[in-house]
Parts: sequence; structure tokens; C-alpha cells
Amino acid sequence: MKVIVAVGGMLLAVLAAAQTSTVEVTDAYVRAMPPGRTVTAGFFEIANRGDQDCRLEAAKTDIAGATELHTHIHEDGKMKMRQVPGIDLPAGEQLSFKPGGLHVMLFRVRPLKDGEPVEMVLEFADCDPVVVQAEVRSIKRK
Ligand SMILES: [Cu+2]
Repeated sequence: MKVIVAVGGMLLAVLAAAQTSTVEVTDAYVRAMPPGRTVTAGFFEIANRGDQDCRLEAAKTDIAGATELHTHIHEDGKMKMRQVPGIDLPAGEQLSFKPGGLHVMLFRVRPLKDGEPVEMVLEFADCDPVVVQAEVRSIKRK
């Protein structure tokens, strides 16, 4: 019983912090996997409406066993994914996390249903965490 109370308190703390955040996330979605696959990616538009620079350091979600921040680079004439430790989001700037570019890589993902809501928490070095409501989308739909 004590454990449940503690977890509930933590969640409330995260939600309360998110309300004062100046980082805005829109059009968040997680790509649905083909049958048998457990790796996928999350995408969104992110904007820093505040006057403080933010640095995205992690994206966490209950649907995945592990997550990484990734970007794509050109190497030997090919596009390759590369993990990055953090992504700068200066005050007043916005970034697109999209296929072929920045994305949140999701590993050991549980089976997902098309249209299912997924919660993701973005964590920053100097800014409040943001709770993101994403949606599962099949490749056909986007
Ligand atoms: Cu990736």
C-alpha cells in the first residue's frame, strides 16, 4: 500500500511541474510496429515558448523497456541513426521530431494498438518535465 501512495505522489509531482513548463509539444505519435517487432520510434513537434534555453535529455514511457534520443546523419551516402546524449532547444526555437530526422527510439515495446493513447514524459536539463499524450499510428495512416 505504501508503494502505491509513493508512486501516486511522484506522478502528481511530475504533472504539477508540467503545468508551469514553457515547452509545448504537439502532434505526438508512436509508430505502430509490424507483427513480431518490438522496436519503434516516437515523433512530435516541440517548441520552447519560454525565455530559458532547454536541453532535452530523456524521453520516458511505460510502453518501452528502454528509450534513446536519436538523430539521422549522412554517412557513406546513407542515412544512419545515431544516439545523441541530449538535444538543445533554445528559447523561442522549435524542432520537428520526424521520420528521417530526430526521434525517440523505443526498445522492448509491448504490443500496441492503432489509435491507442501513449503517455511519454520528456525530461530536460534545466526545464520542467513535460507530460506528452501521444497516439499510436500505423505507417499507413501517417
Ligand atoms: Cu533510432
